[in-house]
Amino acid sequence: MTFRSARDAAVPAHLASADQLSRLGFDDRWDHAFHEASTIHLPDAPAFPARVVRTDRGACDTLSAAGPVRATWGADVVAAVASDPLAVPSTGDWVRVQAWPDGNHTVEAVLPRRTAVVRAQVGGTSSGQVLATNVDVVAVVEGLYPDPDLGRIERLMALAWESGAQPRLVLTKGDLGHDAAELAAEIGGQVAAGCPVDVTIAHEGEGLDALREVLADRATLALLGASGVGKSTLLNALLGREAMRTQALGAVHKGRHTTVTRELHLAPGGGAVIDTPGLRSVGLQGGEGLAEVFADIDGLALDCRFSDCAHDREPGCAVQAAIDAGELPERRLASWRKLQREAAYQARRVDARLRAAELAVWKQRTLDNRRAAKSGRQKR
Ligand SMILES: Nc1nc2c(ncn2[C@@H]2O[C@H](COP(=O)(O)OP(=O)(O)OP(=O)(O)O)[C@@H](O)[C@H]2O)c(=O)[nH]1
Ligand SMILES: [Mg+2]
Repeated sequence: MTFRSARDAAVPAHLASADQLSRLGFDDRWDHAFHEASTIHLPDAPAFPARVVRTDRGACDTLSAAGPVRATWGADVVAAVASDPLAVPSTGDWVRVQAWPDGNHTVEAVLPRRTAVVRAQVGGTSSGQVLATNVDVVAVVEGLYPDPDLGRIERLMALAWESGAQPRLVLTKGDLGHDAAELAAEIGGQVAAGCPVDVTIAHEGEGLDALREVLADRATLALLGASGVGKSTLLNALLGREAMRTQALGAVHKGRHTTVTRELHLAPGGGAVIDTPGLRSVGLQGGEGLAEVFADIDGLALDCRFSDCAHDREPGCAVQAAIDAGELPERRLASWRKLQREAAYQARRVDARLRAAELAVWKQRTLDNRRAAKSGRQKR
């Protein structure tokens, strides 16, 4: 795909196909948001909606009704980013683009995001990084073979839940072992309970139907996972073309990072797929996602004798009892502890007072909901 330079206004963007926008996920709500964001109307400078495909410093490639358009940040965007780094136009954003008489294009506003995948910077001082926005479904991608990393799946599933999108687990490389279905069921049950699980063999087109259905609804699917798990291979299989370069066939090298930019691709029948570079470190912004991913531990904790049980050596601990009975893997409690600690640290760091209070309210609400659900079940 070639992007028109900022100076090339060969196609009047505002006159072109509305279907292109709708295939990208543009709907009445976005249309409304676009008009809300249109504060100035210049007769010689038409504005139009576009979706951000990829960004680099101070500029981005977008897809509009007329096709690809490259635009630089307008003054309002520069000002917004100065006060909130997360406001930077990001892959997946719907933006208002202004076409200027000299052929340049600028991004004048980022339309309010419906969802956002944001990772906290581990050990860093910045406020985090937006990985993808306006995502409907986050696919956490992990290789089923040779050694799926369950802790990594849990961490990414929490990130996916926090984004506001619908998480699902995609286990790739189903062809490299004999017990793929069994292994996937075991992994899914443990770390992605309640979420759909796909087992894929990308080059054979196997296991892709459910993901294709997601795209057929003109939804946006984001692929998150470590380097080498097969995200770009999956993207190419879904798109039916070599949209992104992948690691050499059969390569099992880790950390090669073949994909280096976050990029949105329009699927042939509509819908969009966002491919991302392999994630090395993923910090969690808050504890909301963890409550979803570790619902089993939170559920067991309701039966602990002490309401502030740390599930360590306290008498009457239902979590330790479940471990002793072989019902809960010890690894999972360790993972939960680690991520809870991290989320709590992050909460203090980002905004000591506000984030901690939010976390407490959320935890209490989750606990109350579970208690209510449980007492409902016991009454029945
Ligand atoms: N056998 C087998 N190999 C696969 C499958 N999916 C991906 N691969 C291989 O896994 C390797 C890594 O695939 P990529 O798609 O480049 O991985 P990625 O997740 O995009 O990696 P980064 O871009 O570095 O983040 C390649 O050699 C692929 O051919 C699969 O279903 N089966
Ligand atoms: Mg890749």
